[in-house]
Amino acid sequence: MTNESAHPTESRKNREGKAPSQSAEHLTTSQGSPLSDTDHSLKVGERGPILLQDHHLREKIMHFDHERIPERVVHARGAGAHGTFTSYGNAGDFCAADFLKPGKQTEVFVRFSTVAGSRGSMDTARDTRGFATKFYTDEGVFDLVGNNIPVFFIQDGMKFPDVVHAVKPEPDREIPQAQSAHNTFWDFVSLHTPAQAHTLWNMSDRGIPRSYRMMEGFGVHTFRLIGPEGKPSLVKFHWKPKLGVHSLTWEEAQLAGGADPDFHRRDLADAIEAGAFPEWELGVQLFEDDGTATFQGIDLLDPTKFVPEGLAPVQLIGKMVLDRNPSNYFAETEQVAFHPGHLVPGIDITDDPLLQARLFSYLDTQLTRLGGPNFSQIPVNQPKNPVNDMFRDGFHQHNIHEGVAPYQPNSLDGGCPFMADLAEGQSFPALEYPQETSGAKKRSEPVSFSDHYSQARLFYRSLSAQEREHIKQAYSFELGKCTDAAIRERQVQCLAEIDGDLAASVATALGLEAPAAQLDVEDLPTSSALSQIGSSWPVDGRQIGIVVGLRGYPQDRALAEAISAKGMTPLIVAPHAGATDSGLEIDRTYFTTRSIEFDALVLAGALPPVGDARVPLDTKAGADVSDSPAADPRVVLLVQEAYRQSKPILCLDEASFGALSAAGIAGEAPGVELVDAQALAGTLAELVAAHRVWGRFPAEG
Ligand code: HDD
Repeated sequence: MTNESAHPTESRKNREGKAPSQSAEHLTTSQGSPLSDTDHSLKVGERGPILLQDHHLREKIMHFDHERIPERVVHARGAGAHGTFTSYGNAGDFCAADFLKPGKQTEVFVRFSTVAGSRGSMDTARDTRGFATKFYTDEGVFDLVGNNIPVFFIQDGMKFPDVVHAVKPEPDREIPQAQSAHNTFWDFVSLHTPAQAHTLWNMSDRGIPRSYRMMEGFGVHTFRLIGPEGKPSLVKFHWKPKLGVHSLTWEEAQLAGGADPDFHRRDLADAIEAGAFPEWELGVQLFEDDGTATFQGIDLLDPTKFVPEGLAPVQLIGKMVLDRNPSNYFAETEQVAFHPGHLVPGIDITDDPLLQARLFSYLDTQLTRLGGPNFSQIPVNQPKNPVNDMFRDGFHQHNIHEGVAPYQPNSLDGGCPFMADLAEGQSFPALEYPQETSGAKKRSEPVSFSDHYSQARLFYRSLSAQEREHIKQAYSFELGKCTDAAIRERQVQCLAEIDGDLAASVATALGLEAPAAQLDVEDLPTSSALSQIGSSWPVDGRQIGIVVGLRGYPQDRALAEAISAKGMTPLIVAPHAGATDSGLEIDRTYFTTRSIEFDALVLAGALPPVGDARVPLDTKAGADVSDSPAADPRVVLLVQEAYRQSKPILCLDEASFGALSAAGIAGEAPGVELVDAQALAGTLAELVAAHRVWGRFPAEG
């Protein structure tokens, strides 16, 4: 018997201190029969052979053999969390949905994801992020299945397999994983130019979010809301993060991909566990439903277009707080099944041809992924209100239905279930707005879908110089990985339709002639809401690395407490694991950390010299970097990277400057400050609230 099976059940608690799910007194077979040995198969004698009659062995291996299910064909890699949505109660005039009534609270489950990578791929790939929310309302489940980017690559669901085949790893060798930096992606988007706007957003900092907690969410399509008297209006949904919209740099994203592929998943779970609950406000842009589905020249049915907030302000109608991590990744985050057609009375779809195709795809895909038609009975997918659907049987049926007449009309079950009554003042079922439609049946697209560049240009021109520089670098990197010269040239021609300077800069990086500017589009007014720079934001859950020497820093406990009191998370980084002299637990060692873990660094006093026998070096390389006492190459690297990523670096005394000078950093650089211990937490909070020391980044070059 192993030690583990000798433990009393009560001693095993999960991370939230709850009892384990399998809390029977002893191990059993799946039929509940007691087992006293799960270490040895049933054999003839001590050395075998094994007997076929060993049911426990066969059952255990059979179940294990079938533990994996097909991963999602897109959005395979994700992270989820539970929470609550609270309505502000100000949507009643334009939406009859019950969950938007004043003060109403509704449970939610959210799954964030990358699109292209497979289930085990890195979190920080340059990609769009999924932002899917399941509202368990009293009137059934409402799914808002959106992204962190308000526009999409294609205008018709018919093209979805094409764009996905292009971005996925190339089929001959199945590389590269979770990346758009390869021939087939750029081949497609440079030929199918409706994709140019979404691609530009992906090449911007939005394609590499700092955290799921720091992303906007968008419903992308235009939906239709139905007011209490049946009055329709058109709407675009937005999620606005309390912490603001922030991004990684490309270098950070690549570092994290290797050093911590679970970077975003860990960040979300850690923040929730630490009580820094992520929050978003739900907002709507409302448009009159006058039959044109057009607003100020923007076709609201074209999912490659967004409506700038300056033209239609976002009205906030409720708040979502995520406060509980899933207990079991597979049961919840993997098995959750979203669908843009999961709607509640008061919210309806429109004729957006991308949305209409999605209505087929999501039901269809779950049949394969979740193994049959009863996936709505899986706990995370179950509505919290009673279900009475008359559906019967099928794989994995969990309900034991009563009665003999699962059909309508019937007399044998007393005519049940009855039809729902129309709400007061309602002349049609609230889930089916009686929209007029007519027209010839044909495969075609409207003229209003033909402008592929004006909004891409608007987005680019709305960004700061630093953000535009990042975009130039992103295209230069991605197209630099594209080995087909004709594709590179074609894409640079597309950039010339967005901005001449952008095209010229990327052309130079690729060794091409700058194309002649080809601007066919008018300059739309820019939108300040699109830039991430220039405000300050709450610092909840931001990670601060306090780099200490062998014994810690005399005031390390007080410092950590002051940082925590500001809502940030201090992490002590020391040469070895264990505790500092003041008894403070050491969170990371020089060996186990990298700069990407921190939003700012505090250098606390003199750091140990290289070659100190008590400081294990993972590599001899760099041991001769300097004789300076602060020249441990891992600390030098940490400081250099933090500096390059424009993170604040605060020094607590002159001795801390040793690490700076070994890293080749001048003490008077922006965001590098000598502070006294009393002022440290306040100064940190101010600097981190701006996300980065933006002045340290070179602007456009
Ligand atoms: Fe999709 C998953 C978002 C267009 C077909 N999609 C999926 C997920 C998100 C989105 C967030 C992951 C849900 C989860 O976490 O389980 N998809 C979008 C957005 C789109 C979009 C915002 C455009 C505005 N999708 C789209 C089209 C099609 C699909 C046009 C097909 C015609 N999407 C799927 C899918 C997935 C999916 C194949 C894979 C797994 C799943 O549905 O459950 O059905």
